Amino acid sequence: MKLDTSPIAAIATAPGRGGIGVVRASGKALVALIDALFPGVKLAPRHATYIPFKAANGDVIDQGLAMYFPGPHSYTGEDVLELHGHGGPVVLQMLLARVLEAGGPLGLRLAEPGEFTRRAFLNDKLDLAQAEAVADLIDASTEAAARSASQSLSGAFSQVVHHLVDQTINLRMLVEATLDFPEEEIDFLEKSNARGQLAGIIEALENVFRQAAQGALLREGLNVVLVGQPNVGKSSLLNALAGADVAIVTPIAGTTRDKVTETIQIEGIPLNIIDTAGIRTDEGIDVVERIGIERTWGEVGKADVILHLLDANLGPSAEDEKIVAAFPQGVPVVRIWNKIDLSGHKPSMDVSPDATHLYLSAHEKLGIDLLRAELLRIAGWQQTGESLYLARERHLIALRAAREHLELARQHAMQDDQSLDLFAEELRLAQDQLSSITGQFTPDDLLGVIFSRFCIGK
Ligand SMILES: Nc1nc2c(ncn2[C@@H]2O[C@H](COP(=O)(O)OP(=O)(O)OP(=O)(O)O)[C@@H](O)[C@H]2O)c(=O)[nH]1
Ligand SMILES: [Mg+2]
Repeated sequence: MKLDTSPIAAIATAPGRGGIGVVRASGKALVALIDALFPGVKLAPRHATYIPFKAANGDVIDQGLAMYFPGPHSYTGEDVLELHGHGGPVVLQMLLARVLEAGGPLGLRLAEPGEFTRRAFLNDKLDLAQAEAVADLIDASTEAAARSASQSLSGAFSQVVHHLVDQTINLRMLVEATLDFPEEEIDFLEKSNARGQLAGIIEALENVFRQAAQGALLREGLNVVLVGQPNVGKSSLLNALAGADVAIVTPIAGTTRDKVTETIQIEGIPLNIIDTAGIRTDEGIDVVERIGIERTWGEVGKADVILHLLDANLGPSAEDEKIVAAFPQGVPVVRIWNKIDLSGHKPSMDVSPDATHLYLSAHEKLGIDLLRAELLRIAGWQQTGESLYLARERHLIALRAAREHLELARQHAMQDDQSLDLFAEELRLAQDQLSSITGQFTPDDLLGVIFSRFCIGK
C-alpha cells in the first residue's frame, strides 16, 4: 500500500454534543499550517497551548487547546496537530472548515475513514492487528470486549503471533540449510529434533487459537432469534432476558408485528436477542402481520442460535412441525417450553437426540438461568481466567490455515527425510499465514477494506 503523504484533517471526536471536541490534522510538514492558523505563534511540542481559534478574517470561532506533536513521535508518525475546542457539531464543523482553508495551499484535504490509523500502520507505529484493535476498542460493546481489545492494542496478541513466526523461521532455516547439503539430510530430523520443535510450535499455536477464538466471541457476539407461534411468550422471554419491558406483551395473538432487538450480555459476551412476529398461516391475518412473519423468516436466516418457543400446556402442534422443518440446517435450536407455571413442569433442561428441550416460565422468571447457561455453552464460552485477544474472524482464519500447514509439515516429517523440501514448503506457508495477522504480508486490497470500515477521524 502506497503512503499518500498529503496532509489530512478531520473531526476526531464523535458526532453530537460534548464538553470538548477535537479536530486533528496529520501530515509531513504541519509547521506551515500552524503558521497559517496561529500567525507568529510557536507551539511547543507536546504542550497544550490555550489559544483563540480564529477565522481568516480574525473572528474568533472558539477558544481551546492547540497541541503539536512533531513526527515521528505522534499517533500517525507524521506531524500531528490537535485542536481541542468545545464539542458542538456546528462549532467543530467551522473549526474543521477553517483548518481545511488554512491548509489549502499545502494540499490539506479531508481524511478518509481510518486514514489516521492507516498512516500509523504504514509508518510502523502500529501493526495490523493493533490497528484493528483500535477500531475494536472503540466499538467494544461490553467491558470484557474492551479489556481484550486493549490487550490486543498493547501488542500482546501481536507478540505471541511474532513469537510463533520466529519459531517457524528458525525451524525453516534449519531445514533449508540441510537442503543445501543433501549428504547431511539423512539424520536431520533426529539431530535437530525438528519433530519436537514442530510439536512445540503446534502446541503454542493451539493456545493462541483458543485465546483468540474466545476473544472473537466477545467481539462478534451472537444473534439469538426467538421464534414460535403467536402468544407462546416470545416477547415475555425477551423482556425476561433483558430485565426490562422492551417489547409489548399482551394476551392478543399477533401482538408483535416487527422485530424487536435488544443486546444483552452474559459474562461479557454480547448477545443480540431478536423477538419476532409469531408465525401462523391463518387466512384471516392482515397485511401488516403477513409482512411481520416474512421478516421473522428473514431473521431466522441470519440467526446464530434459534430459540423455538412452545406453550408447555398445549404441547407440540402440526404448525410447530412446519416451523421446525423450515429452520436452516446447522443452526443450533433450543426448544423452549414456556409457561411451566401453568403446566406444572419444573424448570429443567433435557438433552434428547431430537433436540435440547428447556422448560421455563418467562412470565414468572423460572429457569431463565438455565437458558443463559445454555446460550453460553452454545457460544462455546469457557471460563478460563487467561487473558483473551479480541481477535477478528480474519485472524482465526489465518491461525486455522497456519495450523493446517503445520499439520501437513508434521505428516511430511513422519516420512523420514524423503520429503524435507515439502516439510520446508509447509513451514513457509504457515509463516505467511501468521504474518498476515500482523500485516507483514497482507495484500493492499485487504488493507483497504480493513481501514475503510473505520470511522472518519480515527
Ligand atoms: N402464565 C404465564 N403466562 C405467560 C408466560 N409467558 C407469557 N405469558 C403470557 O402469554 C401472553 C402472550 O405473551 P407474549 O410474550 O406477548 O407472546 P408472544 O409470543 O410475543 O406473542 P406474539 O407477539 O403475539 O407472537 C401474555 O398474556 C403473557 O403474559 C408464562 O411464563 N406464564
Ligand atoms: Mg410478541
